[in-house]
Amino acid sequence: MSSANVLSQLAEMLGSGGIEVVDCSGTLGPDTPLLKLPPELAVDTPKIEIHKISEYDKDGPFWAWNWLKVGEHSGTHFDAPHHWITGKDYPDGYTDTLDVQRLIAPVNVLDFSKECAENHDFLLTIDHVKAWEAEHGEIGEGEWVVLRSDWDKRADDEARFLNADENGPHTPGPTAEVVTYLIDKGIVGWGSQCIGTDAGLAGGMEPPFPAHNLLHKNNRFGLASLANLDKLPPKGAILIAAPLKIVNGTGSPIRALALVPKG
Ligand code: 23J
Ligand code: MN
Repeated sequence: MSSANVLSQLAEMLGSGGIEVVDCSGTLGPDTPLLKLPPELAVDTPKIEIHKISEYDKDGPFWAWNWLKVGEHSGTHFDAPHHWITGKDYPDGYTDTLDVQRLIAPVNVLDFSKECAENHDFLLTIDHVKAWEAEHGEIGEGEWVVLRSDWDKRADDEARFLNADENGPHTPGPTAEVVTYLIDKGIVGWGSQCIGTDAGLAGGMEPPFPAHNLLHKNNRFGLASLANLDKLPPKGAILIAAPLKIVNGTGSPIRALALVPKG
């Protein structure tokens, strides 16, 4: 089939609803959960602000518009390679220089939501991924891989979303070994439904924050705070995850969209 035929069939399927567009972003606003780092380690990203410029009033009689104060790594967002020191040598590792051809790709949805509910510190291992592949098929080159934890169901309550106690945040994520396994498979990137791509306790892993370190060192992308992965099949959907073209950007909030075949 010609690529023009594929696109015209896609257009027809989108119009008829035969392909459903699932919104994999959470809402972005002052109540969006934001990362809290240990105060001795870092400065935090600021609270999101939405400021009205006008709303059909003296400041703009016919129009409504706002301006935003928002960190790059806020809400459902994209991590570009330059976000981590290991990715700093990629000239194509910023939001404005990366290859957009890579941003639209098949998505493998690894559902470990039950395990994550039972163990908030759940770590995905190579054995988990191999078992998933045996059931659903192999993860391929140029594909997204996302961990379904259903953590988005906590996103309306920052404390529950961050899930921290005196020992740190308790949120699921990948082991360093599984990140390397997926990079070797040729994935474009890894996504999580939690505040970041790494597990809550990943600062103590080797290397620290292995998803950030290893993905970005290898010019791969990260996705955080993804929503509605429970509406996606294990395989068969296409994920569109595109950051704003911020100059020298290290990341960006995104409207993550999944194309899902119906029926
Ligand atoms: C800055 C510092 C540490 C981390 C992060 C950001 C993220 O998770 C992020 O949003 O990329 S772990
Ligand atoms: Mn980030």
